Amino acid sequence: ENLAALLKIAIAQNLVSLVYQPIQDVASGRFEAVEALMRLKMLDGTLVPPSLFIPVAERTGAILELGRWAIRTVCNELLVDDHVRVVSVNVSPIQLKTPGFAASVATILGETGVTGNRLAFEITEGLEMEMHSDILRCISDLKLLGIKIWLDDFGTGFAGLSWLRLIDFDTVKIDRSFLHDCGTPKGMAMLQDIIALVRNRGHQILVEGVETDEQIALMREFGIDRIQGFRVGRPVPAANYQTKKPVHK
Ligand code: G
Ligand code: G
Ligand code: MN
Ligand code: NA
Repeated sequence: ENLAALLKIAIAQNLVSLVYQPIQDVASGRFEAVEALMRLKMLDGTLVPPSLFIPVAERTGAILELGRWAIRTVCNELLVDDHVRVVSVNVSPIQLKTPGFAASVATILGETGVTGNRLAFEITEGLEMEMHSDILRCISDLKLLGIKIWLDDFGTGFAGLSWLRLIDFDTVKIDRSFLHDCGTPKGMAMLQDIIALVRNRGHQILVEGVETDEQIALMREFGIDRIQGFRVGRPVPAANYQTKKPVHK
């Protein structure tokens, strides 16, 4: 497979990079964190979306090396010099299931001198992914390093509710489809119900896909903790943050 072969050489050939999308605290207006998103460039320069290459990387195992590369790059690009306070990194269940993953993260933290409380790992409720006991053990090892665990795209998969019962997520990211559907009474009721569900369990709430000022006002009215979306900021390369004054801790 073409893409599988490309993923093997992607790191060495500088074909992968990270862009960072800001996350804003609603009450203070401060940019509290950024999410790292992987980008893959083909040899001819065309971009391949993560929805295409992440599943291939998961199937071939390339996700393990790409994942370690992403965490190391986040530490070096943004955390070592205090450009942002917290970076969230998407992590595949394949990584969490792999023995030694938490140890490899600890090694990266040690080598870069970054403390774990500067990182959050975003886990997406997979389509048919069961919560294996080795994943739970890995998550508790990561928490011991100070790394926050967030649930990504909440409401889109089949496993979300059972994961909420098993894992004490610091933050739950409500999938952008719920905000985008709130123009109808049914959609609005669904959004409010899902917010209440997450809040009543004591998690911080982040709503994704905020694209308008009206949506920001609604999120303030609903008491949402943090927001993310094109109205807050698009994903941009690390250089866009490095030129700014470092955020104080
Ligand atoms: O940036 P974009 O909307 O194309 O990203 C789509 C999805 O791809 C993200 O929501 C995330 O689930 C996944 N993704 C992006 N970067 C990474 C990464 O570094 N690792 C993993 N496992 N998934 C990623
Ligand atoms: O699954 P995850 O939430 O990690 O995916 C992030 C992706 O969502 C990014 O690739 C980004 O391009 C996309 N995204 C971020 N903000 C918005 C938004 O406000 N609207 C839409 N439609 N997509 C967004
Ligand atoms: Mn995410
Ligand atoms: Na998401």
